[in-house]
Amino acid sequence: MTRILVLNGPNLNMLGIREPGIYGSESLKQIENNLLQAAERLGVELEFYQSNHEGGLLDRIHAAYGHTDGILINPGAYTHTSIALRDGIASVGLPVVEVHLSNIHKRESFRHVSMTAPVCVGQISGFGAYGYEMGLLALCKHLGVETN
Ligand code: CA2
Repeated sequence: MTRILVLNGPNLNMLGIREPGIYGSESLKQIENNLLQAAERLGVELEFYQSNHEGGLLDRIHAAYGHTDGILINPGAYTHTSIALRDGIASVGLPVVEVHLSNIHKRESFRHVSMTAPVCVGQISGFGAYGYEMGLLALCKHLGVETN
């Protein structure tokens, strides 16, 4: 069965608690439950990991090598700063889809640049929690999984 790792970066464990105007009111647990339902329909297996630490995310990306078919990632603020995550994604050579709840391109200028997007298959930004389902679907399509 196709295996997909869903990674979430710093502060995303706080979703649904504060700033619902920017990030929506769903918790990370709810987002993961929605993804599990979508995964069941698609017939793929998901694994979840959230960390507030760059090294933790990087270790998980490395551990996915040889065991996982693709990665769905919201790197949080590390999107804009982490050359280490970018190199880590490139080093494993797995297809990665980057997701953002908010539209990072219409926010502060420091959020306009993504270090990680250039080594990803693509980026989905601005569709709230639904963006994760869009990302999963896009990744499945990329992996040749039957999505209809
Ligand atoms: O829009 C996104 O998904 C972001 O990746 C979210 C990151 C932000 O640094 C990126 O620029 C865009 C921040 C996640 C912070 O999550 C919070 C959750 C609850 C309350 C406050 C922040």
